[in-house]
Amino acid sequence: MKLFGTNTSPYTRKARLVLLEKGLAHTYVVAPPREPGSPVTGANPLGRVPTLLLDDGTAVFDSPVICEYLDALGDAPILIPRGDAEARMRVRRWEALADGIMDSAVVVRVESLRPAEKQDAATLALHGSAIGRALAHAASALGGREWCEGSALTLADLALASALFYLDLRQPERDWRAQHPPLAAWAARMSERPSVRATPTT
Ligand SMILES: N[C@@H](CCC(=O)N[C@@H](CS)C(=O)NCC(=O)O)C(=O)O
Repeated sequence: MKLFGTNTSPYTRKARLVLLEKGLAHTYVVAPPREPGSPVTGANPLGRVPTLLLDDGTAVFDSPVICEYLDALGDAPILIPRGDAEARMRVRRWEALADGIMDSAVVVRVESLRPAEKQDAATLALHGSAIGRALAHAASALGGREWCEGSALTLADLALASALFYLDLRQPERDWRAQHPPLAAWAARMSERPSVRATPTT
């Protein structure tokens, strides 16, 4: 299978982390969707990355669907709990929180690329506040624990890492480590993982 993505896309990184943590054979193809001739638009009508292309030509999108599919392909490790409805919900909720941070950070990024006089201060404030609240929620939910959910790595950790390291890329002025020491300690450990090291955002 092939994963179409870009290195700066946090949603792509989440899917790549799942592929690497599960040791699934794949080819990663850097494919900015707006480039002329991009293979993404032919595979995914939404023209977004990540898009996973299976060997039989089936296209899988978007990142939560890709991650759930990949997790079902193997058991080592299981990244989305299978037997426990509450634990499964909590992992998917972490993913929703992380994806929401990404969504708002992308809006802020797009808005801040506009000429200063055309930027919408209300939009920037709305999404900046959402990110701030989501970070506080994540720090409080994580506390001093090693993993977001349970006693092992799950999709929750991979999603949150993708979101936080995207903030480092796009909003380096937002000092979430100083504001939320539990997140800083957890992120320092996550940044050492081979999968995280293998997926730089540049
Ligand atoms: N909800 C989607 C979001 C994917 C998304 O918005 N990806 C962005 C890149 S970060 C994209 O491909 N945008 C279209 C473009 O850049 O033309 C997912 O989780 O996969």
